[in-house]
Amino acid sequence: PKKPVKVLVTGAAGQIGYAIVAMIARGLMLGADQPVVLHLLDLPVAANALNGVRMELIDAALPLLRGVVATSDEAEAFKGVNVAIVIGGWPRRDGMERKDLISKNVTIYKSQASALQQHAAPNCKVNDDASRIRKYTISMLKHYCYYGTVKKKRARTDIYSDFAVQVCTHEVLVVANPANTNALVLKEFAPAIPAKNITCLTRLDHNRALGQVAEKLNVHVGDVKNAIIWGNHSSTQFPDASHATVSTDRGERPVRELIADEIWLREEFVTDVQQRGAAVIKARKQSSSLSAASAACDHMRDWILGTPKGTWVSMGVYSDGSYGVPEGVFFSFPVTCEKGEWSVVQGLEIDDFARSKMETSATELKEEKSIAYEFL
Ligand code: NAX
Repeated sequence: PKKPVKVLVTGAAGQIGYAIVAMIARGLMLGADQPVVLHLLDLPVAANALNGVRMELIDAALPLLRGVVATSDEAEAFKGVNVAIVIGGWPRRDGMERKDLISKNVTIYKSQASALQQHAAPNCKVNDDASRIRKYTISMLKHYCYYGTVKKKRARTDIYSDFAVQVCTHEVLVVANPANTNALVLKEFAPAIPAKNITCLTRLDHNRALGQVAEKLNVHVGDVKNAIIWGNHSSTQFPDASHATVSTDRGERPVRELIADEIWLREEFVTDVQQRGAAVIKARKQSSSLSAASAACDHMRDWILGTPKGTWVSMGVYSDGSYGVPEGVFFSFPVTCEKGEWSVVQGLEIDDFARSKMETSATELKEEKSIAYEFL
């Protein structure tokens, strides 16, 4: 049986937290055969509500759930966690400026960065563990090479390298807004955690984009893939369907061919995806939670277990300068994932329209970064 993975959920007494914990404990994030121990963190004022969540998790009798730690102590919450879903933060209230939102959250994320670095399974140690496991793998391989066939050796390599990734990789997903800038603060103040291990959620926007195309074409959303969210998780994001495809009886067909309406693709589609969160708030009087929790599970599952062949997804990652995006900010890119590592999809054609939209979002991220630094 697999060793349980410790998953931290911050803001666990909140809306998204309440929706996501059962999804994780049902295997929707890490796989149906992966036991988990949930570490739930929330503020002391939410301690009773958090205890209620813990009670409900027990009452749900979830076989994959091997333990629940519910606490308002950061050190206890971050202790030894392998995966962190960071949802807790200062919410945006009516009349609050973006600058206020950034300043409030910068302080929280600076403190959580040190908790993460000090108490979570930090990657420097993780690397040690990984190399120990790899050494063990090599000795196992030698054993199997000696006694087994080459075919067996290959099978074992896969098993043990997967094992090393699963047990040792330390993945952090920031959901709380401003998600890209909160991720940046975590990265800056937890330098022992490699930047590659910190990402932010734009998968909800990505899934919304797939949903809009599916509705427009009246096809199943599972047949639509390779939309892209570029940039910030904010209204400057650029939802791009120009590389998306639909699987049909006659094979994969470009969305651009099926929706010949360029105005819809450049205007209505872009605005609808950008404004979908606001539309949900208007309808529900509360912000998206079920879809956000589901997207966070999709994000982590694809990151850790890999994206299907020929499919990419959108993730907010530390920019390496791909597509002319400035380095030093968290920017949403199309990525593929394999064995716990994401890589930005390269070589996509970017026209002038897309370029200008990406620049707008990059400029906003640089502004958010300089605001954040005013408060650090
Ligand atoms: P809620 O207000 O329902 O829950 C937030 C929870 O975080 C509360 O229980 C609060 O007590 C807790 N909290 C606050 N500060 C904390 C701290 N320092 N440590 C631990 N817990 C803390 O908000 P919810 O609807 O669950 O949304 C959570 C966050 O996700 C918000 O920042 C929201 O803006 C953001 N979102 C991000 C999305 C994305 O795609 N990246 C989409 C959904 C959502 O809007």
